[in-house]
Amino acid sequence: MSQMRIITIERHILQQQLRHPNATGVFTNMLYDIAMAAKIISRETNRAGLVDILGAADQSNIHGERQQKLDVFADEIIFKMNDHTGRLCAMASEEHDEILAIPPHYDTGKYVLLYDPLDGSSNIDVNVSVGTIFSIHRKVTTGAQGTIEDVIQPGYKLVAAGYIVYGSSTMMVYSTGQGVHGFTLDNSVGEFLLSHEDIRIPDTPKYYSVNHGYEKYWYPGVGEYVKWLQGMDGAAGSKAIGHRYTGSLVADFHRNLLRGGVFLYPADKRDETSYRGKLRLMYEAQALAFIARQAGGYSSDGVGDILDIEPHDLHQRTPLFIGNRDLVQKAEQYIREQDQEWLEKYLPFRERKYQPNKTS
Ligand code: AHM
Ligand code: MG
Repeated sequence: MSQMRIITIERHILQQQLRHPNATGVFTNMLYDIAMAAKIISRETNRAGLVDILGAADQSNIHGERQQKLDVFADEIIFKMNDHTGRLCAMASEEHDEILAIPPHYDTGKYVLLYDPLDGSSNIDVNVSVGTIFSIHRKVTTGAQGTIEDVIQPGYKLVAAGYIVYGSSTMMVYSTGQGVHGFTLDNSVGEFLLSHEDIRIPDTPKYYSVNHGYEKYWYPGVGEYVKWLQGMDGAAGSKAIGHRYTGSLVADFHRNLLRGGVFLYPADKRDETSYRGKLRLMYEAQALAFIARQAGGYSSDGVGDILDIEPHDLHQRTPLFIGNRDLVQKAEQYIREQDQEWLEKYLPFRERKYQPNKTS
């Protein structure tokens, strides 16, 4: 007999749970429900080119972006898989302006789920990888239903996070704070099987990922930092690394997690709000920051740790630098030394406090 061990995601989550003597199993089931939603979304993304599900839906999301039908589908599936389980007190989706309440006829629970149902959806039409990002916070308020306070918590309070990448195969990667584990979907048996145990970001980085199309809008420190990444400034230890960018955050992050490197979506001067960055703190950055830290990496908005940012808005945007710790810290250094103009604009935004009924 070979030494091969086949471990389903369900078994793996259960084994992790056994390490917590007080665990009730609630958490385990929650992750399993997300895995189930991922299987259904994977099925639909796989046949997106075949069925009449492609093309823009009638709605655009609250950021004014064109929503693809598959976004709407993924959004609904994740909500429906989780609304009736009695484990959550609220949810929040990148596609909705307000938090999502648990329907009144269902029980509520101790956790909140935040998700970006289908990130990088502009890539669906051209058959490039897309992803789902999720994170879980513990309820902090009293009362049965969750409130906005339960949802907009800083990243350092996360209890779990993960993502699913719908790529050449579908993979789910998650962490409950005990390392990062990756599972590949075996379509023939319909199970996520453990394929990447205890993922650590490699010490030697292989790639940097950024949209070079916006280079002319970058603040000078970011530009110099990217030159450093390319090995152009001759700084000690700066050996040129390759550049890869798909425009799907999950795919770009996943590749760099497995191969080593840095992903950046910096603030820029494109328009009057782009000094805040593009990606969403609550739905994208926090979850990946949690994973990166668990894998030995680091993430920053260019000022400090993403996980330490106290959010002030459910749909708050953030610049993002994420990957190998030394590479991300180098970005912070360039920005600190050269991007005073940006820091003066950005720091008051970063320090803003959450105020009920106000958006940024
Ligand atoms: P989305 O949430 O509307 O899909 O946007 C997020 C995506 C990320 O996946 C990706 O990193 C980024 O937007 C790409 O943006 P750009 O096309 O400006 O490079
Ligand atoms: Mg997104």
